[in-house]
Amino acid sequence: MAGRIMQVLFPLLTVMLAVKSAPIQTPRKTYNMDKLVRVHPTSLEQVVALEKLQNHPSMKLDFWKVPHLNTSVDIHVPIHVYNDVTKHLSRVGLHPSLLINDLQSVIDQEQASMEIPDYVINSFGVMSISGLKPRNSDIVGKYARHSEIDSWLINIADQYPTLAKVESIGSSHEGRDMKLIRIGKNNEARTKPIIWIEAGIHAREWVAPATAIYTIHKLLTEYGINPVVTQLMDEFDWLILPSANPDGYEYSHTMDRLWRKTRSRQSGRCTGVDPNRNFDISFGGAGTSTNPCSDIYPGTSAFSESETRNIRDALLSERARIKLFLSFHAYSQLILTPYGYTSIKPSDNQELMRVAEAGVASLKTIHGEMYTAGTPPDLLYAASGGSYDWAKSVAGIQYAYTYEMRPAEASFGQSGFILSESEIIPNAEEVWASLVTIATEIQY
Ligand code: 0X9
Ligand code: ZN
Repeated sequence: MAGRIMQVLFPLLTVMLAVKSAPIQTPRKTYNMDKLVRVHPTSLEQVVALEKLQNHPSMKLDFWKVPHLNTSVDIHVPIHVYNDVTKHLSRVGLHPSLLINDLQSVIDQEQASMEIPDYVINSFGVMSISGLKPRNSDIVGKYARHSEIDSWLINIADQYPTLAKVESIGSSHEGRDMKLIRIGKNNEARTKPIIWIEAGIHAREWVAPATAIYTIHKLLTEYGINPVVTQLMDEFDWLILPSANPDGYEYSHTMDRLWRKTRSRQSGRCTGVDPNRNFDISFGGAGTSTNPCSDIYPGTSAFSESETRNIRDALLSERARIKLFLSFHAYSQLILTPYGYTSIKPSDNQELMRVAEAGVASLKTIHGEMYTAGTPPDLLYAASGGSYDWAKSVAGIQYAYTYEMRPAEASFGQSGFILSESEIIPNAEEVWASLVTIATEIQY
């Protein structure tokens, strides 16, 4: 009898225990019917009203640009506050245009375009493994996952042992490896000037890591074939960190496509710090928020994040040789010159602008895309604690730029951060052209 009872109870207990110990799965964040709207403030009163709205505690609006006089600002408005927001805006004479009616459908479209089937059904109705290569064998032109980037870096460095070496600069908060690739003829000698590229510090700006990957691939596969590549690899060592915020990047793939920050735990049940506000340059100044839930929260102190500490330490250990520092972001099509944290211009502003303008000109020759060169306070908004400002002001690297890549702006039906995979290569090709010019123009 007891055996019979156990026979019945045991499976039940197992199920109950399994249910109890199963990790609580947070569902992926969705944006059904959320709107992306654009407003164009033309008075200070309107800018102030927008700033108030941005800091509104319960509305939780995600401003994709910071409000600035006579500049368009795109705002992601959750559906449940849409009516309230339009009312608030119309009170100060702002009438938003609707760029995207259903943000989730744009995210879904992007996801669908990225999916590769594991099998195909052939004409006999039989499933067979498709002839497609596993994704991690070729991630150029793809929005790859962090682990795919990791193994791809190792593989490509193995293929070009005399030209490339992969090293870790440390771990992210959740323990992911941050891999840096050193590329260049005789890079082991550690004597040449360095071009440093950091990409993906903002999780949702997927085109940035993808462009770094294209650049790595271009340098390695065209050495000895393309004279321009050959010369730039003979003259410089390229140190490229394609995934500078691995936890945030993964989270943007698996849980929330619009995640921007790191994934460290903050007070008030909030997560993440804006790593591009976390460097020790005018920390907590312009363009930051004291609200830990904000997307521009700089953290409790400069370098509170493992990711920014790792970047700082790697940069400092090579500072003497780094002649050009680049930070890859999206979107707006800009080459940002220093400084981002203040309207005061560096003493070599003219030279920095000359080189950036030359970059813009060559970029345009590839696909006709127009970029603008200038400082964030002049073109966007002031923002302190950014990596390129720190690289210039503290690490003493003369040429420091931030790229804001495609698209130029969020357009009707297409979001700014959500860019079709088919634009990765054209974007990377034009950025490459500007890199060649900038690397050629800098004086060191
Ligand atoms: O706000 C930022 O960090 C950058 N724009 S983004 O849309 N990619 O988030 C601009 C960074 C410019 N750099 C600094 N202001 N330091
Ligand atoms: Zn960014």
